[in-house]
Amino acid sequence: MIELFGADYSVYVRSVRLALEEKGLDYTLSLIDVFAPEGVSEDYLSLNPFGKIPTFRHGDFILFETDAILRYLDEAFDGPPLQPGGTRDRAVMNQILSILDAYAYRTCVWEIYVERVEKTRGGAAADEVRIASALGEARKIVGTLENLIAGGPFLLRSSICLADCHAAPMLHLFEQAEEGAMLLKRAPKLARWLEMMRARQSFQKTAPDPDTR
Ligand SMILES: N[C@@H](CCC(=O)N[C@@H](CS)C(=O)NCC(=O)O)C(=O)O
Repeated sequence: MIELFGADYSVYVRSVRLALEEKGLDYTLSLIDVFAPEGVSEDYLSLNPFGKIPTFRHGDFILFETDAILRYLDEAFDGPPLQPGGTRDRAVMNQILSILDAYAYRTCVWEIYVERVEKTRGGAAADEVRIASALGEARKIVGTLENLIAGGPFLLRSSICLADCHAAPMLHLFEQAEEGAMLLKRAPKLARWLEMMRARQSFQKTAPDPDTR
């Protein structure tokens, strides 16, 4: 009944998969490789004209844009709620989702992780200038999230929410770059939170296949 289009290597797809697992929902993942040399098909563009992943299908209802998908699946299905009840907590959750989309994906994933880890794994040299110029923004992102964590263990206190599902895949990759690891060492609450998220069954079940990309 729930079909997700995307690839397991994508941090955005993994956010939605984490939320699906945390809700205890069954779904299928239909492979769309946005980085394939031939690009995405016209069929896929008819579902998502921006050609990004993920896209979500529930019966005849099609939805793209991860934050919209996350909120829909929390509201449309039973299972543990993934949005806090309090107005201010929900506002902070939405603030974190926006920080991740507007700043962290570009800075932590593309400018630091992809440059430092993925490019060099493929034998190319990292663009040191690009990494160095991303560090100020990365420091700001990590510092902001560290300050937002109140009592823990989750970003918004005692229960997991959509912000945890969205942040964990991005910060997990970020930490694999030496710059990310160094910044997270200086943010003990965030580093502890990441360890805890990584230990969850949902995170382990959504690990990308090491043979793909
Ligand atoms: N605004 C989109 C962003 C999703 C996104 O950027 N996904 C990446 C993969 S993690 C993608 O499709 N990249 C392909 C491209 O940029 O061409 C969302 O919230 O779902």
